[in-house]
Amino acid sequence: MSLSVPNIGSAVGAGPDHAGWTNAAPAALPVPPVAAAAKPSAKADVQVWDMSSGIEQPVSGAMLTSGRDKEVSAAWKTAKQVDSFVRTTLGRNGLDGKGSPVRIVVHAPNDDGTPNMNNATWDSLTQRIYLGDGDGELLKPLGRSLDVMMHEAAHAIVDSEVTLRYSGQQGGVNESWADVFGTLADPKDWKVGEDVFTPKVKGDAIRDLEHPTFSHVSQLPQGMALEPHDYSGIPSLAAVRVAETLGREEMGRIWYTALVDHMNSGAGYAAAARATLDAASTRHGSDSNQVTTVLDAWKSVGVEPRWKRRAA
Ligand SMILES: [Ca+2]
Ligand SMILES: [Ca+2]
Ligand SMILES: [Zn+2]
Repeated sequence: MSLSVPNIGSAVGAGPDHAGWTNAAPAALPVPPVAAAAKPSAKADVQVWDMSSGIEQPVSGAMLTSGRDKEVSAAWKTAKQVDSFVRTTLGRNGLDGKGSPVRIVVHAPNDDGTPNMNNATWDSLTQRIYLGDGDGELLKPLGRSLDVMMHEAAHAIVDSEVTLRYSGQQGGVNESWADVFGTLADPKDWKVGEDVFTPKVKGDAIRDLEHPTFSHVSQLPQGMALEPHDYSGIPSLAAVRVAETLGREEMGRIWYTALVDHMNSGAGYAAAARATLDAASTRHGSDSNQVTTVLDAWKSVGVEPRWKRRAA
């Protein structure tokens, strides 16, 4: 999935592992004969390729630390922060939940081979995050932005948990979860890519979850298909409103638990909302204030999830 910065097109998009932000009962872990190698690593687990030659060349550890290529080193450092957020904060065993590292491709070109791509994308086929250098006007090199890279990494997480069509509300749910986890990894604001977007313009961003293009279902134009980044603002605003009451971290726990334990493939707004209500109910009880907060947030953006409280 691409970032879809304004005027830029977008691109493409099972088996969880819980220890951190979910509170699923600890299941009996299947222990394969080589269990030691499959355990989450406490160290950063990142792989880097350089595509400045047009093909993906693996970058050695010595090159990463040498700083000889500033963008490679900067992207590598960002990827280590992404990896740390996933393994430590989310308590997830790599992006796919099965130990996969954060794989990034720096200096990624445009589809036609020209350099300075104004985009970052997750490619579900290669399982790598492609980071353009930007043209310096619209974007700076995308490997410098933690919330951008976490956005793409979150697509990897979403892909490994559910199958969502990359259009309509499902595409919006996918993009929203990516933006929410991007801003959870870089929690100083609700903006995505503010550190790399339009270097000459202060205060703007690729997206602002507090101020989406469409902030209520009733505002969505009828009879025309929007692209996923236009549908993502509604669930993202619900997440922001939950965080305003429960705090970012608790919203993150609910949203992550919803994704890994409760969301089904094909989830649109209402199904995604029900997954968050199920997650809040699991964590706090069906009659809890937290459930009420989540329900009110979805209603405030025009999503009526038809979810029933039940005995805990
Ligand atoms: Ca930000
Ligand atoms: Ca700017
Ligand atoms: Zn995306």
